[in-house]
Amino acid sequence: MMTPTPANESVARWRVATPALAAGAVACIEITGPPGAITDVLRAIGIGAFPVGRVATRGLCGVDVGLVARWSPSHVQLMPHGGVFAVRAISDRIVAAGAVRCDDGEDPRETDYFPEARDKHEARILAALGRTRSPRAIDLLLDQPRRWRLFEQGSGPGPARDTSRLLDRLVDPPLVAAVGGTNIGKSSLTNSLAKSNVSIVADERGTTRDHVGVLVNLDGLAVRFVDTPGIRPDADPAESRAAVTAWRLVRDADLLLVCGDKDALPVEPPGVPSTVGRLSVALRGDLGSPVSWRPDIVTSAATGQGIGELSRRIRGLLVPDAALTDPAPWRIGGCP
Ligand SMILES: Nc1nc2c(ncn2[C@@H]2O[C@H](COP(=O)(O)OP(=O)(O)O)[C@@H](O)[C@H]2O)c(=O)[nH]1
Ligand SMILES: [Mg+2]
Repeated sequence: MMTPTPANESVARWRVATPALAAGAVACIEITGPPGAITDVLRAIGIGAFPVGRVATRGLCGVDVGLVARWSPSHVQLMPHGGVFAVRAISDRIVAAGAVRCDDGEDPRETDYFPEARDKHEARILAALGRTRSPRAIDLLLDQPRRWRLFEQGSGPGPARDTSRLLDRLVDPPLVAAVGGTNIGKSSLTNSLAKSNVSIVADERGTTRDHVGVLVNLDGLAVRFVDTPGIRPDADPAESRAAVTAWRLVRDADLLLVCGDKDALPVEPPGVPSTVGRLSVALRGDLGSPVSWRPDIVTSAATGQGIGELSRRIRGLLVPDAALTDPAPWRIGGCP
C-alpha cells in the first residue's frame, strides 16, 4: 500500500503495484490521492465517472480492457493485462493526465517472495532470473550479488544509471519494429529472424491484444519484434485495428528497422520520436542492392545474407558491448 497522501498534496499519485515476481498475466496500476484529483485522472484517461465501491471492467486508454476498482474515494486500482506495452501506454496516459509517479522505494514483497535471499538485491536478481528470456542475462545476473557486495564494502564501482537502464533490456525485452512499404519483404525478414514461419504468437506475459509480434532471440537478447502491416484503404475493420495497434506500438519502439529494397526507398510512419534508434535495412538483397539510397545493412530472407549480422547489430545497438562488460553493479528495473 502506498503511504497516505499528505493533506497539502493536491495531485494524484500513481505507481505500478504489480509485485516484481507476480509480473505476468495481470498488472496492477494504483492511483491514490485527493478524491477530486483521482476523479480528474479517471476522466482524463477515458474511464469517466467511477463511483466508490465499484469494481467493473472498462476500456483502458484504448489499449486494453481491464478491471477498475475504486476501493475508496482516494484509492483506485487499474488491472490491465500484464504486457509491457499495455502497462506502458496506460502509464503514459496517467502521466499526461497530471498524476505524479510515486514509488516507495523498497517493495517488501520482493524479499517476501525469496526468504532465502540475503537482501533485496539478491531477491531482485532471483526474480529477474525467473523472468528473463535473454541468454546473455544469465551470467550477468549471477554475478550481481558479488558486485553489490564489493560496492557495499567500498572495493568496487557503484551502480551506473545508464548501464543499468540498458541492461534492463535483458529482462524486459525491447521493442524492435520493422517499418517500410508493403511487399518489400518485411514479413519474410521477421520469419527469417524468428527462424520459423511465425507472424503472430501469443505471449505468455500478456495477450495477443497488447502484443503484435514475436519474441526473438537476437544474438542472446530477447527482443519483441513487430512486423508492421501497411495500412490499405480497403482494409477490413479487424485488419485496420491490427494496423492501428502496430503503428501505436511503433511510437514506443526502442529501435526502428527502416526498410526498403533496391527499388523502394526506406520510409517510416510520421510521429516516431527522434530519440528512437534507427537502422536502415535493404531487404531482398539477392535481387540487387539499392542505388538510390545507402542502407546500413543489406539482407535477404531468401539467401540468409546479412541476417546474422543484422541480429548482432540490433543487439549491439540495444545492449551495447560496453554495457555488457561494465563491471558496475546493475540496478535492476531502476530500483533503489
Ligand atoms: N527474392 C526475394 N524475394 C523475397 C525476399 N523476401 C521476401 N520476398 C518476396 O517478396 C514478396 C513480399 O514479401 P513479404 O515478406 O510479404 O513483404 P511485406 O509486405 O513487406 O511483409 C513475397 O513474394 C516474398 O516471397 C527475399 O529475400 N528475396
Ligand atoms: Mg507483411
